[in-house]
Amino acid sequence: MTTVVLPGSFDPFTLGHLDLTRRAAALGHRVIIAVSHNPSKKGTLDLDARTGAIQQILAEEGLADTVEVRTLPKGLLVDFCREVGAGAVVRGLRSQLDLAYEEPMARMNHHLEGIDTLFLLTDSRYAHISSSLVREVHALGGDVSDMLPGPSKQALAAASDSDVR
Ligand code: COD
Repeated sequence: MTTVVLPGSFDPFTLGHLDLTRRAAALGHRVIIAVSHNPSKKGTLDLDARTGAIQQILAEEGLADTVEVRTLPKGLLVDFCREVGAGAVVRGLRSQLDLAYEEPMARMNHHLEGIDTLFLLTDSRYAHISSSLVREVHALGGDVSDMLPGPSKQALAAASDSDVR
């Protein structure tokens, strides 16, 4: 069984992320979801809320035996891959825009440590979903409940409550 790392900020973890996780695990990989601090993104959920929600989702989906959640330490993704014995990174592609963003990172990760990136095309049911749009729609009062697994909804609602206080 190959270990692969699925890195991201997952702010919040959406149904698109869940589909990607399921499909990577179904290929027979042990999957490590690596949750990044990602200081360049203005986040809604803190790191503990994101990792906690993902752990709960994996348990509810029966994925906890093959998928684990870790915090991505500050530093290079390829160093983390080496540390956990991962042979590849998994990323999702929703569009050509994603490919343009991903290609230089994938090439750099290969150049640095010989780590390959496996790209999975997003299921068209989820291709319009991004964490940033979910945050925006939610912040403006829209309904995002059919784009998120239950624990992500709860985490987002809890974060909004604490903002109001
Ligand atoms: N359906 C399917 N897949 C999706 C969907 C969807 N609707 N939405 C997003 N995805 C995929 C994304 O394409 C991505 O593959 C994954 O899910 C995670 O998405 P995000 O948006 O949470 O991830 P990012 O882009 O914020 O992650 C950034 C990294 C953590 C990968 C990046 O910051 C990084 O590599 N950091 C480590 C530092 C480093 O090594 N830098 C040098 C890199 S060359």
